[in-house]
Amino acid sequence: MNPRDSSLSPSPSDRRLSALARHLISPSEAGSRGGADVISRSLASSYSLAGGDSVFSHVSRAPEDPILGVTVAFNKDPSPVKLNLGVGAYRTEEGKPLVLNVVRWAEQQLINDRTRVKEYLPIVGLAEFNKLSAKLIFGADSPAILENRVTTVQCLSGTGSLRVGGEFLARHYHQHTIYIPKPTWGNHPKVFTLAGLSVKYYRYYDPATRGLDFQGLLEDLGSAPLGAVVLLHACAHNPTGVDPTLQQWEQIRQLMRSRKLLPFFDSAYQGFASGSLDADAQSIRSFVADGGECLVAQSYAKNMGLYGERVGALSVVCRTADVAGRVESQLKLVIRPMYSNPPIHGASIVAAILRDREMYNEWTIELKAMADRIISMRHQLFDALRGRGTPGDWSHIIKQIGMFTFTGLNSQQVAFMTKEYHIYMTSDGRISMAGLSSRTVPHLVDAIHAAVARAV
Ligand code: KET
Repeated sequence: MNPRDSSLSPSPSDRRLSALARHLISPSEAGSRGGADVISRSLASSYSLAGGDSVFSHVSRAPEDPILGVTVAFNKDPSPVKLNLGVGAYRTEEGKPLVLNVVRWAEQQLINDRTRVKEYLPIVGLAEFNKLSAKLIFGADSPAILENRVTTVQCLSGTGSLRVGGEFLARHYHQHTIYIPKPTWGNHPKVFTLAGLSVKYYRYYDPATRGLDFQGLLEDLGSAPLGAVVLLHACAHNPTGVDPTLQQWEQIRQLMRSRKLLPFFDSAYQGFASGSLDADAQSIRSFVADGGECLVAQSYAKNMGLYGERVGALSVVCRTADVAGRVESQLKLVIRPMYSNPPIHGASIVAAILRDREMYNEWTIELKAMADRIISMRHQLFDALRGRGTPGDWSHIIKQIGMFTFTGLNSQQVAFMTKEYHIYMTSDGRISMAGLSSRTVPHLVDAIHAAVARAV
């Protein structure tokens, strides 16, 4: 027996405690129960104290996530009128999550195919999914694809793709600063900081005009260090719903190329902005058409409604096929120790839909229907606020693009709407238009009207 084994022999502090116990027991107690008994109970309690006193007792409670925490709070609210406009997740007119028909169709096909097995995928995921994802985002006739100079790896949805891309850049790119728009999706700074990059902001949104601060954007990117990475929302900017026009994209492209800034596109909403998959990929395609390099993180969470399946892809467009091959070999070294290889089910659904013309067409119809319902909610909300005479210019509701409206409501007004009306949204005043329906518009309008009236 090892006398040093602390689980078997008392530690010096335990010995001190038992000596103290011996010293303190009164003669009567010692007489009635026996000194050894008391000492052993005292020792046991000191051991159990050590056991109850967790090695994690210093861990403080972290705040909930600013976006996903909204759903946590919503779920706790017993009110029958509660409304969750926090997370960007599509809901039907009936307020229910939607599984696309085409997804059910693909899943049925997968289930019926008895030859399918559950083997590990390769580190880079399902090859066919990767190929089809690149075609979807870059266009089937993209020169970069035809010249074999794109590498695409399946990742854990948009977030995982951003993280893998960030870690690759931190290891292999000469510039470790990434510029992200102000404001941006709340997870961006955390993802890139933890990937090992240093995060800086470029001006993007002008609260005064509720539009793009184009001048500020050009100035900030113009003074960014040569070669810095720049995160760009491919379309439907989150949270503002404000996108550059095609002309403005062209100016951004020219400026970035002239300063050798490396574009990293986040494409989480392809098809959701305009209802057209091609139109929403325009910004990316213009950067690929000039022959330059870029990274793209793609998510199928929203446009195929595959949120919980965690299916997405990271593409790196390179100058040559040879470089692309070497980049892929290094991406594998990032992925393998992180999660080894990605899950098979979601990627198989996507591949089934993208490979089959009939299914693909069905998908575009369902996607357009989702985008149209969101656009119609914008009009209904705008009309209702106007009809109600709510002070303020609400035209940004119909001008903004994608899943969200950046209302301009401040955090106190948001807190008031949550407390008094059980309407849940992020504290920056962003509402998910996809969470709204004709039935719930009047309730939201009541809340906004009251919140605005309070502040006036
Ligand atoms: N990029 C952007 C711009 C984005 O809005 C999201 C998700 C993601 C990436 C990541 O999505 P993924 O599910 O990893 O493919 N945004 C919504 C959900 C969330 O915050 O996770 C949201 O803003 O509500």
